[in-house]
Amino acid sequence: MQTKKVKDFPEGFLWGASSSAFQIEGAAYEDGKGLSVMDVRKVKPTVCDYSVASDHYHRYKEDIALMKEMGLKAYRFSIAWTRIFPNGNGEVNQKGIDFYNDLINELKKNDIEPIVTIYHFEYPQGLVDQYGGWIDRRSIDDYATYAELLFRTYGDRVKYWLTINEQDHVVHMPFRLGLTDDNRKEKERLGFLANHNMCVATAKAIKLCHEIVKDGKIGPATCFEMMYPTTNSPADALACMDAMEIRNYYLLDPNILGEYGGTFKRYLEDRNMMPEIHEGDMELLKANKPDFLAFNYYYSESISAFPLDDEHEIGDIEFNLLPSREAGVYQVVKNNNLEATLWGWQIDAVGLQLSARCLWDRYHLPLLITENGFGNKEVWPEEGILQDDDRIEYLSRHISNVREAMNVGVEFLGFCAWSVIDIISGHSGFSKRYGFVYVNRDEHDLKDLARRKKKSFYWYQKVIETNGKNIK
Ligand code: BGP
Repeated sequence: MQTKKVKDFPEGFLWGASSSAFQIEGAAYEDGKGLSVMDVRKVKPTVCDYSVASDHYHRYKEDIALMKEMGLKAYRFSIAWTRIFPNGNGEVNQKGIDFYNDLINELKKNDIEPIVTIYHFEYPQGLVDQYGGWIDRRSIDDYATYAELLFRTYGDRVKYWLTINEQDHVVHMPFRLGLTDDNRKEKERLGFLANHNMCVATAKAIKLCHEIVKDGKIGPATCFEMMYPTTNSPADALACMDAMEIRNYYLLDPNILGEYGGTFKRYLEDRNMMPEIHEGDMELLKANKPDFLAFNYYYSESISAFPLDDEHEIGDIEFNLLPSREAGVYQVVKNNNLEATLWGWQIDAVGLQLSARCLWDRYHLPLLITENGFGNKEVWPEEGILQDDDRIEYLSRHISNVREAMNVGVEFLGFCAWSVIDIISGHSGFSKRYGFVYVNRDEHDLKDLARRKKKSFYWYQKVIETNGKNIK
């Protein structure tokens, strides 16, 4: 609604930016680091691998100096599990421990709050080889042991912790689980088994964090796709509600409410995909709630009904990386009201406000935006600096919708843009850039990896300096 008064961003709002270890660090085979599922992933020849990335491992001081100059209050990054435990469990790698100690100390020295993701996609290949990874219950304790070590080592300085990044994208992208089975339906079943184990592991980490880290706060970092019924037909509205349950809330309900929702339970049971729930699991989940809910938001989706017919039966599902249509449940269609990025991600700033309001209404936890940003193909110009006005426009409109959500009572801890500097995209290598700082390399030509400030760097600096007052 339009209101007479719009609230200002509160003092202490965490203006930040984000990255993840495999996308920014490089040094993939250095200083004792073990292999993760991302290191062994086969990438298309046109796309770079993760071995050098943005070379942050060697240039983190220079990068933190840029963060300081931009005025960042917070930096959200992830720890590479395989730098700490090269095999995922067992022996600890001191050089890995030292690297993150140095990184965290450098941030603290520059008055930048570290927000640490414990695990962001790069699952240790060692655990997949030992017992199959997340689909085995042993994964729960290995994750908890790893998290405990992080809390004991860095918990004196790190007060904001994120348990698992985008669990949904792990569940539905089998390579992130290390699954190689050809049968897609079987991979879905195993994905939901892994999901349950990740939920239990999350609850254990929350418990440990609360026991070990003085004044520590911890929560999951989920992805959230706001969904709209394509038409005002009740069938589309129903499909949309089901899709929200099955795609968005299914893993937050166990994590936050300590229970599986009715729609999701029926969905799993119909498909013989219900994971075995061990005695004590749900009690553990119920007793260990997160302190906040972090979420990543990039786009919304338009949803239509997809009724069963002679050609489709329950369980027929199609993917466009994530599920895109499922017989008897829903299908994603193009929203003609919205523009899209070069990769077809529909740009919808109001969708961020709606997401925040949905999450707040359902869970009543303070929210932290851990990713939001504009991916684009970019080439540094021969003269002047890169004028990334599209990114500025995208972020302005999204931040403005954070303020609108706050205006009607939603609590936010902060906003972290994706990404702090150019880093490797999840699927499109270095051809899809998100950063405030240009990193001078191409897909396969590493050039000099020099850092260059884009126009958006100065714009975000101003946003932070004015505590968001310069946002329309
Ligand atoms: C999220 C991931 C990030 C990042 C981002 C952008 O899903 O948490 O790691 O990659 O999406 O996605 P992409 O790089 O594919 O454009």
